[in-house]
Amino acid sequence: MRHDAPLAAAAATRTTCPYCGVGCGVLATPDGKGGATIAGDPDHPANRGRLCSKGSALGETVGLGTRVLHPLKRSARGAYDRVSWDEALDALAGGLKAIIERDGPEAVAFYLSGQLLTEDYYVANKLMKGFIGSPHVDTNSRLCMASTVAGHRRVLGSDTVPGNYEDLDSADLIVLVGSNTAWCHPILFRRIQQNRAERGAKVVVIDPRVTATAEDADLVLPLKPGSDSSLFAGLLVHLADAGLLDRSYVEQHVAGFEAALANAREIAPDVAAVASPTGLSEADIAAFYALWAGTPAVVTAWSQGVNQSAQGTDKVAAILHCHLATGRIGLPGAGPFSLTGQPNAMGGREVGGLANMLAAHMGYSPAEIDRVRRFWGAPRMAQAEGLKAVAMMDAVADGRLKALWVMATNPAVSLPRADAVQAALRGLDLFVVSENVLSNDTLAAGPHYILPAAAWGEKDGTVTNSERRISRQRGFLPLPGEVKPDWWIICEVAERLGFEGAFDYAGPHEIYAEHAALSAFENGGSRDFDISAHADLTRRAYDGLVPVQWPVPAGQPEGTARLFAEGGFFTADRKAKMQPLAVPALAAATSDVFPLLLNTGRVRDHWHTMTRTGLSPRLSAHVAEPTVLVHPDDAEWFALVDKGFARIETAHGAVVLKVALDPGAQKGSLFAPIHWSAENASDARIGATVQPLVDPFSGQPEMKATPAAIAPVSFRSRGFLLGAEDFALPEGSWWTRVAVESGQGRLFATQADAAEIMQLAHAVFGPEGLLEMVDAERGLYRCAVIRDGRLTAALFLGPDHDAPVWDAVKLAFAGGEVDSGQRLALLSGRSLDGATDQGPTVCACFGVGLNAIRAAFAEGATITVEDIGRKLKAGTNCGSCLPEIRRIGVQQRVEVPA
Ligand SMILES: Nc1nc2c(c(=O)[nH]1)N[C@H]1C(S)=C(S)[C@@H](COP(=O)(O)OP(=O)(O)OC[C@H]3O[C@@H](n4cnc5c(=O)[nH]c(N)nc54)[C@H](O)[C@@H]3O)O[C@H]1N2
Ligand SMILES: Nc1nc2c(c(=O)[nH]1)N[C@H]1C(S)=C(S)[C@@H](COP(=O)(O)OP(=O)(O)OC[C@H]3O[C@@H](n4cnc5c(=O)[nH]c(N)nc54)[C@H](O)[C@@H]3O)O[C@H]1N2
Ligand code: SF4
Ligand SMILES: [Mo]
Repeated sequence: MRHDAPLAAAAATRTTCPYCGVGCGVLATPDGKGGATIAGDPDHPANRGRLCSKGSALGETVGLGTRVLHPLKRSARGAYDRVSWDEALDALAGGLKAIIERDGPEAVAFYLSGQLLTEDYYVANKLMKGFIGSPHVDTNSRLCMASTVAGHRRVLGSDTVPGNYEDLDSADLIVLVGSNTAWCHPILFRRIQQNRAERGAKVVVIDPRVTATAEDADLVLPLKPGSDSSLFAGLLVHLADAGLLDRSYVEQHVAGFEAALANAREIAPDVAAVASPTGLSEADIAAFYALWAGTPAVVTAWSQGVNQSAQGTDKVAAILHCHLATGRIGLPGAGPFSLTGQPNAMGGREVGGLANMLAAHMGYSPAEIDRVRRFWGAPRMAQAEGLKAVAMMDAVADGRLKALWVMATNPAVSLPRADAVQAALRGLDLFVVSENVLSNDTLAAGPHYILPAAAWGEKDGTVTNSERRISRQRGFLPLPGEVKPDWWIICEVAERLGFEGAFDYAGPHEIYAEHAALSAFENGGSRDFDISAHADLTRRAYDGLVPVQWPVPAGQPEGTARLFAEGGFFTADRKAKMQPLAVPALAAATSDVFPLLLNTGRVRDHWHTMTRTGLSPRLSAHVAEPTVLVHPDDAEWFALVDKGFARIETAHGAVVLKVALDPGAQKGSLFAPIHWSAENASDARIGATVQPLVDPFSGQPEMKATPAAIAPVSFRSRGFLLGAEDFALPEGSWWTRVAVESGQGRLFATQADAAEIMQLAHAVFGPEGLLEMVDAERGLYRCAVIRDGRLTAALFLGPDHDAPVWDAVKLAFAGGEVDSGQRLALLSGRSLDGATDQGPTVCACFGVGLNAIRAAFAEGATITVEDIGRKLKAGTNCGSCLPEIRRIGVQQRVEVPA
């Protein structure tokens, strides 16, 4: 889909991508069949027309097949019955009221999400903190941005990202800390790459493992997990010793400098003292310090390798200190830059979605509580900070919380100790979930009510991206079934709780205008978050809102590009406050029982718990199975083999994953993806293994370093299953679902033998159209079901060491009719049109596999990534795969010297 296609342009709706915090503008055009064609919005400043693989595939994920379309109530038997909205809302309000009367308002809580729109978030927060009177509103941002919020507030005085994306275009040095930008913020990574190509900017990547982001970087620093503060404390010492401080900036705008420097000298007196905790060579550390010190236009950007840490707030502070000490903040091409995760992580922070914030960047001081009370006309204000996510789930488990309403997040997968979380949810007196989908691991915990919420494409409101830019998400599809927007559901409950008048909004524009008015209320320049220019926005103006960066004070509708170049921090004396850091250490040490550290994170083409990207065949072909990455030396030590299986166990739970050897992995660390759940794999819910140890300031859990053990697991046979039938594999089998064209796929491994699987196939498929091949001696069984000349199902099984390749059969399954001559070929596992096995998909946009790219590189030593693009089209659309294509070329040259 190209954005200049005239037909599409005529009917396209301008909206914003619902995935990562880059916040790309999207042009969406309904295709009349329930889907949509998707293109990048050339006028959106975040992406200027580009989209990554996930954004490009949005059209494949808006179908209704997996959606919940009606309010549902759990019956005594545990089944769900359809009920009317009135019944569901009355029951929910009645249930909340009864619990509040019996146990007090603090017995109820909301658990929200950075995937809600600002308007949804605003009314949820207002209802709980101002009207019900409980402070227990927290969000999945606790797992995501909380350490940055705490670090910003401690050091800068407010939760403000000082810079913007243009700084990534104009910086001379970009330092990426704990961020796999190439996969998780792909459009920003492309901007960084463009800056390198056109202006020669340098890139440094700081991450224990060597990721796609590190390909081609000028300096890669694979530090030991958790040691970032040592590295940046050492940088501060270096800057001081080299006489590179901006003394006048520090004097005018920064407090606590001397104490922070003294503290840094204790942690990291010299380069040698940094080398030991970080495991980096003194030469690499010195090179990094020289580069950073010598490049005024430096952006230090970070995400979860910094935040998801029991010392995440200190890591953020350590980075901010270096920028403050050199005055490199809020200047073009220079500043600290937190990359936010979710599309509206930032919007949630603005409204006060976190338990330790009240609203509009105000906290819980008596003056602020009183100010918000007066603005809202609130009958019952929360009086102190509420429970943060991990503590909130503890309170659910021990019965302090009796009622919980979860919206737009899947805590039974994404929270630490996910098994315990799932069990705790089952014990609630009142458990309600607002969801898009009919089934996920949180819904499997059996909420009393499931409320069908509008999804992307249907919802209307605003989101704020990593650079403080507020953009509209606009609906372009009708609300299906009885689906309602989240804000509507919350307001209906509020009315039924007796709070009429405070929640009778005519639409999201009125909520947004109120939120803007609150940001202005008694602000007078004391608070960073000020969007008073929008306080009187009409519906029309709201609908036409162009992307704008806050602050947007009255009289300045074009917004604010950067802050703090001239100081002006949001503290009493307008100075930033440097903070002494704790001695860097992980929350839990490895032991003889758990000798490794389990690191967790993302893959390129999946989004979180896969409720959307899991529907897309092309996004499912990049990394098809839940796989743990292991360093080859560790693999040897623990007797693991590439493409085999391993059981990973921690003090909290266990999973079984495929194994991939990765020379870029750090020795002593494992890396596992977060995406697979009980919904789409037998044993891969990684959250079950993650420790709940949190940062003292932010409450964010250390999800990237849980002590773990690993051991090989072997199966007798392996195979795959294609077709509509969803049948149970023999007890103890391992399986994972994979979206394929026109159906369902499952890859599996089992202790069962060919005879047993054959019996199963007979029972499930029946005799009609069944074509089989059995070779008991070799442990082979293959069958295909052909009905009305089409391949409708297939099951292939082979011995573990010789697993059948499924790409060929997958193609046949997606293709058209199968004639008699092709049937034999099918069972032999060859594809019908003569195409050979593609291998894993590298380019999701054009479906180009690893094998084709390898073959193209093999044609000559001078073949470039651009040649690959010309020949195979790979990498020529969204560009998300360019780092991998480059890596394949490099590997090829190493393996086959020309
Ligand atoms: N494809 C894709 N993109 C996404 C998402 C997705 O689900 N899929 N989710 C979005 C969301 S919500 C978020 S929060 C972002 C997250 O974006 P990222 O933070 O880039 O992603 P992660 O893979 O969680 O972690 C980043 C890196 O931190 C490293 N790390 C681990 N421990 C340490 C450490 O001690 N120090 C340092 N320096 N690094 C460490 C890990 O090895 C990992 O490579 O991605 C957003 N974008
Ligand atoms: N081990 C480990 N755990 C992690 C992380 C990690 O790196 N390692 N990362 C953490 C981070 S950074 C994040 S952000 C979280 C993400 O974790 P989650 O928020 O739990 O993951 P999602 O799959 O995005 O869940 C969103 C749910 O809301 C539904 N939904 C989507 N849009 C809407 C909507 O508009 N309204 C409603 N009502 N429902 C909607 C979706 O169907 C889905 O079920 O995971 C965290 N957990
Ligand atoms: S980078 Fe990709 S996932 Fe992130 S907002 Fe842009 S298109 Fe969406
Ligand atoms: Mo996140």
